Amino acid sequence: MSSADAPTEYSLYPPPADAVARAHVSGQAAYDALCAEAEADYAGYWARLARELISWKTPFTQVLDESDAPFFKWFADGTLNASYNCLDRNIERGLGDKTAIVFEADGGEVRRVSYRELLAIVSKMANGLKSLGVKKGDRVVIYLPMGVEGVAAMQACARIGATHSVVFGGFSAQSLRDRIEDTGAVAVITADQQQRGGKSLPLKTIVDEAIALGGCGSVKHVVVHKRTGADIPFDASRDLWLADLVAGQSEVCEPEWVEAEHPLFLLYTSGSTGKPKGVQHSTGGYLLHAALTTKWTFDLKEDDVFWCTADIGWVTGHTYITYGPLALGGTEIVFEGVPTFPDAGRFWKMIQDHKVSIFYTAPTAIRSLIKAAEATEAVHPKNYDLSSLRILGSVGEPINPAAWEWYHKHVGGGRCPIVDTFWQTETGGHMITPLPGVTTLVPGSCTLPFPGIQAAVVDETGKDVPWGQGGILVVKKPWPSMIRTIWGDPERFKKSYYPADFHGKYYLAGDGAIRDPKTGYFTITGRIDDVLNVSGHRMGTMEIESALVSHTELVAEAAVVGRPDDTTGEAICAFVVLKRPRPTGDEAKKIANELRNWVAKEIGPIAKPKDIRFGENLPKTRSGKIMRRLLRSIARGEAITQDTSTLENPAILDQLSQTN
Ligand code: 6R9
Repeated sequence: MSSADAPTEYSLYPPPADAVARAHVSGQAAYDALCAEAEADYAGYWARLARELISWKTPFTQVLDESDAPFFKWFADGTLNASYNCLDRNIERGLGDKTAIVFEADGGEVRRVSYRELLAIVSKMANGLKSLGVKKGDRVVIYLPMGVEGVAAMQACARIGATHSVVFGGFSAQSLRDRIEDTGAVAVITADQQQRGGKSLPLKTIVDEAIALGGCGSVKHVVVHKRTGADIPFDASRDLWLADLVAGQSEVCEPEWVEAEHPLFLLYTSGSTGKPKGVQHSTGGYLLHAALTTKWTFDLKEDDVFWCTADIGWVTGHTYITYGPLALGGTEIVFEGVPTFPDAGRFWKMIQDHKVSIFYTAPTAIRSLIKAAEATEAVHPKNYDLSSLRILGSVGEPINPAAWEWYHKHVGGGRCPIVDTFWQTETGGHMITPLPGVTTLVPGSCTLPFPGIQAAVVDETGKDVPWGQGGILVVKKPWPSMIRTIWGDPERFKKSYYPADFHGKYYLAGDGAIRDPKTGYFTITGRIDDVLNVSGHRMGTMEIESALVSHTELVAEAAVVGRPDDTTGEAICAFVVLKRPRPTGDEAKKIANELRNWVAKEIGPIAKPKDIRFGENLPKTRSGKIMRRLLRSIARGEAITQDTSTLENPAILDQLSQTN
């Protein structure tokens, strides 16, 4: 959303009385009191919550340590175990027989797993990993589909103090290889195949390809979960079946108590340079915010059925599938498939079948389901009983007011507050979000900071800008679940998030924002760096450019920009100079397709450019810099109004404006 789309006329949705009545944080006064508590004693506020929500093996005495800023430490002398907090603790509280996970497979089969059963699965897996020599501090790459095993594998790593790094199943062998190499993982846990939308994807074969690409010498074991039973290549010296690994293992595995700062996981995300960053999260502070935001933002209660539709390959799946809901003893849905299979009514049918009460999804999914419902009456949510719903959530990108209104009316029946949660891989959990029993909602705004989070909009010098004026989104104080560093690259961490030339003290989110002149509500105006948001997935333009130019036979030069797209939010638009004459017509189409497939192979299908335009050159300044702002206008089909006087080769603009 651009600032021009920021809401000027309000549709206001005050919190429904029943939501206020039952909410953990109930009413404006309760919210104000929490903010005031954090204001008066910042460390004391977080310490109180950390004691209330987390079970510590050794209680902490230190809260926030700023001595090595911006490498902040939280609760540093406390010890805990994330898996203990999510499993054993709930069983000790009498929730052993409660359903932890309702798994629904792509084909519709349902499997329920209680807390007691999940603990047994996790413990056996943890013991299995230990038997392979995996120990505290080792990294384990997880390349698994959505399923009980995916969640359990993450929990098993946490149980033994191994740091997991989940790689989304849609990433290519090359991307997987890069992540394995960067983490130095000792083991990879994968499946024979992934099953989504009726199609299977050969995960194990992709792991083999990744390892064959080289640089993965650290990997001693590849553990394979049998998902479909397909015939797959198997190297007995390195590969073993998960079932064989856990057979005969004890269902009891004493948790490894780790320091609060111990890295729970690494998760790679795109930045503004070519190489994805391994975002490192802590155990204590991260788990606190995962549990706290699940409790307050989603108002999760004993009898709720929570469903976050994200994949465990993204941070949303980490915080709001693997950790947050389980830390609170909740019941959650884990879904293997896609929203459009067998038809675009799948989400609505699942909400109906499982009586989902809290539903959390992405604007891109909502927009595509709106289209589908408008085209095919039968998959419209009105055909399903969605009366179990009480809270809806949105994440990953700005939700446009029209999609918000539809979601509110047709999915939420006009009754359910929508929490539009702004946050990032780096923030670990929600940062700016409505609370269902507090906030008057305005479609298109993520409203106000979560209590304790010091979000602000500032100018280039770090000074607050007045409400109503766009600026740079920052967080003024460190918070417990923040990124600790970039794995193996602390300098890049500092440069990316606490750049000295900006204002060394504030966390720089990388997004622009504007606050409403009357309410102070935040609206996110989009990334201010070279990062695109395509269907809620972060993609660095440089990453895609590097992938294109790595096709050395065809591509001489490439520049990638984003343009708005009705369904995916932003679309990837690539301008390419070939090492052969500029193609037109069918030839251009053929080469564009080849390049799309090339990018899918290099990064993954999510990175495929929607538009590819060929030029004999790119618009450059006399000093040779590509003028991306011109390319952005061309990609949007806008007339060029910018100053082109510094342009070396103005004629190129016409050529690039033509679609092939
Ligand atoms: C959780 C997640 C982070 C980027 C972020 C911003 C965009 C996420 C948003 C939102 C507007 C929201 N973003 N939630 N923009 N409103 N509610 O998505 O993490 O994949 O790291 O992406 O997504 O641009 O900077 P991640």
